[in-house]
Amino acid sequence: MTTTARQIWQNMTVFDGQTTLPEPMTVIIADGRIESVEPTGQTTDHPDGTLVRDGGVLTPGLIDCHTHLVFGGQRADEFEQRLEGVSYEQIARQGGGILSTVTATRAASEQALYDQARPRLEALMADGVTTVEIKSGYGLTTDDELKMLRVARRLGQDLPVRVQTTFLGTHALPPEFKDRTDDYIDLVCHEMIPAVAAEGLADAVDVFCEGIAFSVAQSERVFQAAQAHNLPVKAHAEQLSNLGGSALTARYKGLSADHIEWLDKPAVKAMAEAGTVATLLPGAFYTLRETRVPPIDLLRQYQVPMAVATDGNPGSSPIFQLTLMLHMACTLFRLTPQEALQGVTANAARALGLQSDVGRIAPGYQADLCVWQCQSPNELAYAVQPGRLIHRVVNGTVHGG
Ligand code: DI6
Ligand code: FE
Repeated sequence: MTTTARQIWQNMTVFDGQTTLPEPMTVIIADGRIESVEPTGQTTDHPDGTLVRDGGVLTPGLIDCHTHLVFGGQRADEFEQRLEGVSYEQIARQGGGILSTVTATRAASEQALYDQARPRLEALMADGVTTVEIKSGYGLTTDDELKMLRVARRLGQDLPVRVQTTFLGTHALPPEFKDRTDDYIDLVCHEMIPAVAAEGLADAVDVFCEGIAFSVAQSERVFQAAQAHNLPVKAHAEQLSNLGGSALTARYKGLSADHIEWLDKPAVKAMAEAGTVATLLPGAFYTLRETRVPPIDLLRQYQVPMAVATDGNPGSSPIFQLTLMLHMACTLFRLTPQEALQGVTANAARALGLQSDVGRIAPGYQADLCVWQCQSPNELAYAVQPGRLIHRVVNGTVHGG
């Protein structure tokens, strides 16, 4: 680990968050921020500084904008059931799925949850992640939701990675509220969100708007409570059916609508107008063997920014490798490699409301960067090959190498 006052990275092949720049660049970092980005040949004055590297592929630090990496237990048995043909929805309706993780998460101490989550986060970091979003949603009581969010915050304090936390109290209906969904929504709105806001434990509020979870009307009540506490909103929406959760999210100027396999054209337009990001989760699509692909052409046509994330969770996407999602977004959803790279950098930053601070290699941005062992940035999406990360830079501090 090294820190220097001013660092010079020259002759770098740069993907800047939007595009791969056509010529070798010199990137200068000072005080944890990017000071300048200029073609190496045209760099006229040579400011004082340490030459950190000469040559290589440079991208913004990767951003995983949708994960559930804090949870208790695991669901390998359910994985086997699904291989035998039982559907994810059937398992959920039988009280398994998310609820089995809720039982394990409630039983786990804060320290146990931390110990289980940390290696998952370290796996993401070893793959280039410098900013990660972590959701609650497996506690479903006020205390257990707060416990999960504290674990997420602690991970961000202990490890060199930026952690954004999201409160997802409306992930599933807890069993003790069976047939009393609206009473649970009352608890979320009147007790959980105020408690989370009072302790500053969440940066956003999410809902799972789906037939097996919460309706549009219930989701809207949660959004209203979130906004009353100045918390931005987002949703798991249009994953298994077209309920209208994404359009609702756009109406509340939400950060992102995630999954969106069943998204329709009016909702795409609404998201474009609202500036709501479309977060694609190819790991869940793959794991659940879904067949309906998100409407990528419509998203392109209306210029809705597309993010790509792992959705790392114990059920529908037990995958903690963001570069694999680059590959899957291309093979499964036909994104171009450049679109996929935008999805884990500039657009992922936008999905977290951090677009003026991270996700780009441009003057003024945080010096969160990755140097890769490959010849072009597109190779990160093309080849599934862990171990290519040479340096991970967070806030100007170089890790690895
Ligand atoms: N995110 C979720 O929250 C649920 N689906 C998804 O994409 C599933 C989480 C789980 O099965 O534990
Ligand atoms: Fe999710």
